Amino acid sequence: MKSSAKPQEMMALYRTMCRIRAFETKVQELFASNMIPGFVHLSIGEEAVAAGISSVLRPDDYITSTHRGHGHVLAKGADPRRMMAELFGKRTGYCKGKGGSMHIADFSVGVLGANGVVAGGFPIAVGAGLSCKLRGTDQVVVCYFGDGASNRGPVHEAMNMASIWKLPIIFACENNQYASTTAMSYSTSVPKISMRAQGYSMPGLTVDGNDVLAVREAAAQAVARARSGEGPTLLEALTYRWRGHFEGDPQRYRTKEEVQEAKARDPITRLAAVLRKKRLLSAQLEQRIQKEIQEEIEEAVRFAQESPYPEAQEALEDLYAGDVAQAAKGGLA
Ligand SMILES: Cc1ncc(C[n+]2csc(CCOP(=O)(O)OP(=O)(O)O)c2C)c(N)n1
Repeated sequence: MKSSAKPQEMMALYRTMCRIRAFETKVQELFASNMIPGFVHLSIGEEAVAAGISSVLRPDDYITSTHRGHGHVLAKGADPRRMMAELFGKRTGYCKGKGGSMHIADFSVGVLGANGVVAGGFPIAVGAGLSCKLRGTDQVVVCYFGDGASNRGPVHEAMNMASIWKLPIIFACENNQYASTTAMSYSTSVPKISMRAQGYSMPGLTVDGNDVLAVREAAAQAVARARSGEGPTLLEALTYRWRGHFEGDPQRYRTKEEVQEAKARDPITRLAAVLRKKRLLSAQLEQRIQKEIQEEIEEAVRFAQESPYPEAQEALEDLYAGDVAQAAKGGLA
């Protein structure tokens, strides 16, 4: 598609997508070798959604994320070292090793939290949006969610409230076609989730979520509307998850052929082709970028491995919020 993104911005999109892919590919390997406890849900194949949306956000804008949140959080600027340490259950992680993959928050870059509760980000996003409005800042809030989450109650309460109060929120549906083992066509009353926007008097857009430039353009529109006080938008990005619902999922609900077909729509390969055509990406530059990213991820793994586990007596600490204002200034630690 035709895009207003400048060459530098397109290269930044490419780097962000490659970083997310490299981080999660490493997590996949580490999980398979029993280095990471708990559950991990990967967003490999869906990178264009987080990269495209975050590319039009400011550092002081907010996001709420989901159980499949590594990409959202990385794209918003979280530190991969503290993320990796959290996945390893180490004390240097974002939740001091007690939250894991699904609970990464970094208030210093506007990440209000990934969330293990499906649709759990909605009430938080409405609270944050109301706060932006009452404080008179022109910050916006992106509320990421999946197609499965769209069928839960809090989604509808939140969209209604955001609409009547004209809150600066982008409800960003990362539609990867499945909720765990359930296909969207089986469980959802509308063929397009963006149609639900009509019930809440807000614009609803559906874009190709594997085309990062299209996601960016649509997000820019929604963000401009939110910042100017016109209220929320429901933005649906159609994509696909290449991995199972969680690592280890036997995936009996879909065929290998379907996954193969989706891989042919790889958002990273697609942007790389555009960049090559515009002569912005040579083979040499591509190699250099991949090498830099690999080094960054290896460093994150080293940091995580060398960090200590929390002590047993720390188990009951941090169960209740401390000084939230202080946390907002300097991160959660
Ligand atoms: C309130 C709640 N119900 C059920 C679950 C179990 N669960 C975890 S992920 C998931 C599916 C979510 O699907 P979707 O919102 O489409 O996100 P995706 O996994 O596709 O990214 C379910 C049912 C949960 N974590 N929270």
